[in-house]
Amino acid sequence: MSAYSPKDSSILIIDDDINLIRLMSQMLKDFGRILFATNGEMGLHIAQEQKPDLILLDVEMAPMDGYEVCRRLKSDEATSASAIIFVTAKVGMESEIACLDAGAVDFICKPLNPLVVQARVRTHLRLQQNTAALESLAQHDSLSGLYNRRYFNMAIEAEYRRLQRHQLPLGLAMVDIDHFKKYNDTYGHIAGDGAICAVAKALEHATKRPGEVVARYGGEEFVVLLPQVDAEILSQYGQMICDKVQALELPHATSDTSAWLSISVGLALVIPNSQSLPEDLIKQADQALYLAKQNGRNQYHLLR
Ligand code: GH3
Ligand code: MG
Repeated sequence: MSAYSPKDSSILIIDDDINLIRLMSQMLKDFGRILFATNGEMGLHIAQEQKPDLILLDVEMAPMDGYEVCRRLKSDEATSASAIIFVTAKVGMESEIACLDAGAVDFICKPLNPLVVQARVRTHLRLQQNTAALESLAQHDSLSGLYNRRYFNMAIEAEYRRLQRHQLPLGLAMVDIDHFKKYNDTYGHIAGDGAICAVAKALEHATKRPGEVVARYGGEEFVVLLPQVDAEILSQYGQMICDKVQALELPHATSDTSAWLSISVGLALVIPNSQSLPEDLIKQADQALYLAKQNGRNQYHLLR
């Protein structure tokens, strides 16, 4: 987990009083990048675009008050991760409860005391960064640094349903290193781990289009989600990743297939519909992979 570094943070101040924005910016100038908005609508827009770590949100604003801005921030997936601290002139239990019920992590009372503002902001930035680091750990594979199977399962589910709505195709590549048991037996498990990382990097570099997701699916098996491709693009992709792994020129003296480490790739393509499931696409890619292995490895096979 990375150390807490306030300089990496971004803070959005939403307040209709420009003097208060100036004052808070001054108080927080050492805490990272400061963004500001003078009304709720503008604040929502900046939050969506910039995804700040922390939002200082004035309660008493018009036409949209802070509670409404907070509700919208929390209900939008693009902004829900930002922590919100209310800044309010109202003191008392009811106001405190209303702030926390609206989804804020804390509140600061006016008139603003610089030390209180700084202490609260520091605490919540630290918590926010710790949460982000934990989320990232839960989504990634510790050996290769790629997304893990858990993240991939969420991603394929979301992408499947999105492309079903738009009636667009979804491609999937299932990738498996050839004769990897022999590789481990020949070069040792640590070299095997290194080879997994090298293949992971090659796949990551080869997979650059927006929306594409590369993940480690299991031991020496990877998956790549390829939205909005056709059979030709998918086949080209399959060939390209086979070539890229061969081009690593990792010697594999006991492979029956090639002098260098190689992969086999199963490719599947569907236009998702309400009767089908992401698991069907995974099964299809798995069958294609089986055929690529049967046909001699170091190649792709596409099933439609
Ligand atoms: P095939 O060409 O049919 O895929 O043969 P294979 O030997 O690659 O397949 P098999 O499933 O028989 O063996 C996979 C090997 O991958 C066995 C296992 O020890 C190794 N493996 C799985 N995960 C890791 C890992 O994290 N690190 C290392 N070094 N080896 C791993
Ligand atoms: Mg294998």
